[in-house]
Amino acid sequence: MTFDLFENQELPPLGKEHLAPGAVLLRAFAYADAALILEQMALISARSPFRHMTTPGGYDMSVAMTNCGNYGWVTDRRGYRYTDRDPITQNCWPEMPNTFYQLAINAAREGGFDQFQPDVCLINRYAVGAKMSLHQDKDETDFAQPIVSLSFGLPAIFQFGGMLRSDTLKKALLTHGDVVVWGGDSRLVYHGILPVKDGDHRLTGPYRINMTFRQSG
Ligand code: MD3
Ligand code: FE
Repeated sequence: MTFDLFENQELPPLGKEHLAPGAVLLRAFAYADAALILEQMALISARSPFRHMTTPGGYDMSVAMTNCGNYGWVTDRRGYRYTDRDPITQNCWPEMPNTFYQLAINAAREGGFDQFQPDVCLINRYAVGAKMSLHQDKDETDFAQPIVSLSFGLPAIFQFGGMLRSDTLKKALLTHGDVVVWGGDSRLVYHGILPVKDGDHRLTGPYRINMTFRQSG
């Protein structure tokens, strides 16, 4: 019975699933480190708080965001970009913890990318009902480098398609501890997150957390 495994602190099974050319889902790859990573995230958000950023079109995002690393991803009325300071605090973004960095490069290697040196960790916090509309990630310089995504807490349905917004979408459920490496021909595909359903996770409460590791320049 699944619940007994969790009560006994056992690991759910690891697994590698091919999602699309250049995209692999590493099931439970971050599960064992989740509690430590979420503790370190709390220290980061104490210094650079989660905030709802505004899109260039003037909408407030339902996802709350912060960053750690040498750069952080931001959006406001002026556009999307990477900055070396938190626009709210005017300070540098908090340092990327070594546990984050090592997990990201280990996942990238598992996905076939040996040269990944992320300088950004964008942290997305989804309350119940929050979503992320279909978009491409193209604010980085080198699309030969992948994006590595870690999911924690409440599950969510992830949608991904092709290079055109109108391409057919596939769905995958991302659960606590799952890691996805997006590179190669999948690096610029449209993707998004459907509204998060109500729930209560033992480590995150009523939230889903996603961390994306990027090489900005
Ligand atoms: C596919 N985040 O922060 S992670 C984002 O779960 C973002 O919060 C979602 O999309 C989230 O930009 C999805 C999975 C992901 C991340 C980056 C990708 C998928 C990707 C880049 C290219 C293709
Ligand atoms: Fe994205």
